[in-house]
Order: sequence, then structure tokens, then C-alpha cells
Amino acid sequence: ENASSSPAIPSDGAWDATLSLLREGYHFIPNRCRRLGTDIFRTRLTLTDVICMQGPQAAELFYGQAPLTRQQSMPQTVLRLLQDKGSVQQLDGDQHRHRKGLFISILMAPGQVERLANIFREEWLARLASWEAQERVVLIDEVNLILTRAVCRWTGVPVRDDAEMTTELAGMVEHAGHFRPATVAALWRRRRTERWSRELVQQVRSGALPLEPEIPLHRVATFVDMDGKPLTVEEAAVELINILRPVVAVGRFIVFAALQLHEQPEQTADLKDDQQLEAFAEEVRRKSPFFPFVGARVKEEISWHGHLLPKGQWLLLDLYGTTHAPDLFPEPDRFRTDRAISWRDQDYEFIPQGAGQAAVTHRCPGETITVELLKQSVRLLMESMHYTVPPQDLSVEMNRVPALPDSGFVIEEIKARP
Ligand code: HEM
Ligand code: MYR
Repeated sequence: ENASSSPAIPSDGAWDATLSLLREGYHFIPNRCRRLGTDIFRTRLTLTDVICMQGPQAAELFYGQAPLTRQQSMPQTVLRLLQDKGSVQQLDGDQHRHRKGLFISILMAPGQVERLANIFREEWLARLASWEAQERVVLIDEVNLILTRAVCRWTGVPVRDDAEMTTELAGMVEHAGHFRPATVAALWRRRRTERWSRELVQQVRSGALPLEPEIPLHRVATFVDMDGKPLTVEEAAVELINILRPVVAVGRFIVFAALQLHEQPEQTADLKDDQQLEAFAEEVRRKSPFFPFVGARVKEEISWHGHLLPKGQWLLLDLYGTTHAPDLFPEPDRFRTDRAISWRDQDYEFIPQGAGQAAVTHRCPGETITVELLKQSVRLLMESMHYTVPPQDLSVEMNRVPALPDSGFVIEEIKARP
């Protein structure tokens, strides 16, 4: 293709759009795509030239064979709070595929996701007993705690202090989308988690912490990298956190599911079997504002749909905008369980956690877990307890990243159902 005859990528004309991004949040890329009548545009963020894109072709670029890297594709604080240096997400090519095999082996091992869902259910029911004695609870805080306890049990991590660990793990997600004093505090707390995680890896390796071989912490600690050697202690510790943190992150989707049940209680009648529950969970993943966009950098110049993307170019793929594009998802802001969307389809339209094949791209390996935990939560909310939802501020500010109903979802008059 001849780039010189290709249409120029439209620009939003801003000298720098960082403040607009902070103001508009999830709507930043969709607003500009609509205004410019395009799926791709150029702007400047943090004084750096960036090309923003949405839609299936862009998803294919990010999750196909193109020479892209996730290195230098997001602010340092975001990287350090989420995937971190030395993690699978920062690798490319064969090295990435090999390391990704660790996650695939943990998450795809027969019965492991089911085991996590069962532990999660047990921890929820145990906690439910204490809710009965309380006047009210804030659901996000409670699910964060339950998920922390569950993921630690599942991975073989002995819990130090569960309240503290919850704050550490949930804080990594809560503070990844902004830069405030709270972000620095979250980064500071994460150092503690990392120290703890390194100690655990060493204990497994020395035999001081004996675990069955299929237990996730054992797999991480003993995983052999491409060079035939175990991961460094730092790498293994980072990958352990890359299982602990995102499982706790599922709590945000759980709160959006509870909000949905509250807003349209008549729907519960339709959630009778596994298939209907799954359709509900998938629509929660589509509609909830969570991971707004992912970043990448071009490693070798690419000619793409007539556009020349030079080496080093910074790119953003709008996940939220793609799952809310009216041509892909009619009435995108309406919650509809009849959309026939599933992570199993691996298409380039329904991409709340990335696209393509998880084993060979940067697609999230945790979608099965996310969907199963969501289904389990909906069952628990509907069948295992009674509760009321008092008046509160349930509005979701679209410039808060990641977003959440303002109140965190308060529930009252909680009773376990026999
Ligand atoms: C990657 C979102 C849950 C582990 C990703 C990516 C997204 C994402 C968008 C792609 C990043 C990219 O393309 O650069 C989410 C959301 C979750 C979630 C919104 C909901 C809570 C999980 C769970 C796990 C997990 C439960 C594991 C237990 C990972 C890992 C990667 C990843 C290890 C890096 C994959 C790679 O680079 O190859 N996630 N995720 N995530 N996710 Fe998730
Ligand atoms: C996880 O813990 O890995 C899953 C969910 C994390 C969502 C965090 C959303 C805020 C990230 C801001 C994205 C900026 C990328 C350039």
C-alpha cells in the first residue's frame, strides 16, 4: 500500500488533550470519534503524540500478528500498580507466548476455576453471617475482602492480615486510573505486597511452604522460563500478584451486577439456568465502565488500512468505546441479555478484556474466572440472601477511572436465606 496516497489520520486539533481526557474519562475517545466521523484519530496526551482507535479492525491490530509491544505504552504509575515490569504483559513474541503458558496452565487446569468459584461461595456465605448483625454494609468493601480471602486460599497464599491485604490489592486497581497522593500511597503499599510475594516464592522453593503441584503459587514458583531456568524471585512475585490483584478486581463487576439487579428486579425471573446467568454476566462485562483502553507501541513501521504507522508510534485501543459502538451493539446503553455475546467467540467486537486468542496475544487469560465469579455472585445475591437497597447515591461518574457507583452500593436488612 502506498501511504502517501492514503487518507491522513484526522486530528482533534488539540495542542494537548490530557485535561479533556481527565474530564471526559470513558467518553474521551468515543466523543472524538463521533465528532470527527472516524474510528481513528490523532491527538496529544501528556504532551505526546498518540493515535486513538476503536472498532474491530483496531482490535485486530492490537490482538493479531502486527509488530506491537506493550512496553512504554502506559504511564509508569499505571504499569507499576497493574501488570508491572518483568511481567508477561511486557514481553513479546516467543518469550511472551512461553510465559503466557504459565497463566494458561493455571487457569485452564481441569477443575481449578470451579475450585475458586466454590471457595468464593464458601467465603461469601461465611461473611454473610456477620452481615446479619450489622445495620448496613458497603458491598464493594465486602466483596473485595471476600475475593481477597478466596484468591489467597485458592492460590495457596497464607493470609497475613486480610483487611490489610484487601486494601493493598484493591488499592492497586482503585488508584491506577489517576495520579493523586492516593496513587503514591497505593504504590507504597504495593511494595509491601511485593516483599510478601517474594518471601512466599522463596519459601515454596526452599520447601518451607509445601504445596501440591497444581496449586497456583506452586506453579508460579517452579515455572521454568524460556532460558530453562526458573523465573527470578522478582518475576515470580510479580506474576503471583498478577493473579491475586485481578481476581480482587472482579469485585467491581460484581457491584455493577448488583446495581443491575436493583435497577431491573424483574429480570431475576429470567435467571433460571446457567446459560441465562452467563448471558447476564457477559452483558455486565460489556456495559460496565471498567478497563477504558489499552496502550501499545509500534515496533516496526506498519502500513495499516492505508495508514502508515511509524516505528515508535504510541497507540490506544478503546475497549469501552468498542463495546458501546451503536453499529456493533444496538442501544449500547441498554442492558440486554439477548445480545449473544461471549468471550468464547473470540471476536473483535466484544472486547472488555481484550481480543484474539489468549494463549498467543495479550488478551486477558482471566475471562473464565471473571465470568464464573460473576455468575456465582448473582446466584448468591438472588438465592442465598434477602436485603434492601436504601436511598443512596448510585450515580456512576464517567470520568472516574475505574468507575463505580458513588456509594459503593450500600445494602441493609440482610438475612441469610435457608
Ligand atoms: C490482561 C482486563 C481479570 C490476568 C488483561 C487485558 C485487559 C484485562 C483489558 C489486556 C491488556 C493488554 O492487551 O495489554 C481485565 C479486567 C478484569 C480482568 C477488566 C476484571 C476484573 C483478570 C483475572 C486474571 C487476569 C481474573 C487472572 C487471574 C491478566 C493477565 C494479563 C491480563 C496476566 C496479561 C496478559 C498478557 O499480557 O498476555 N486484562 N482483566 N485478569 N489479565 Fe486481565
Ligand atoms: C487488573 O487488575 O489487571 C484488572 C483490572 C484493572 C483495571 C484498571 C483500570 C484503570 C487503568 C487505566 C488504563 C490506562 C492505560 C493506558
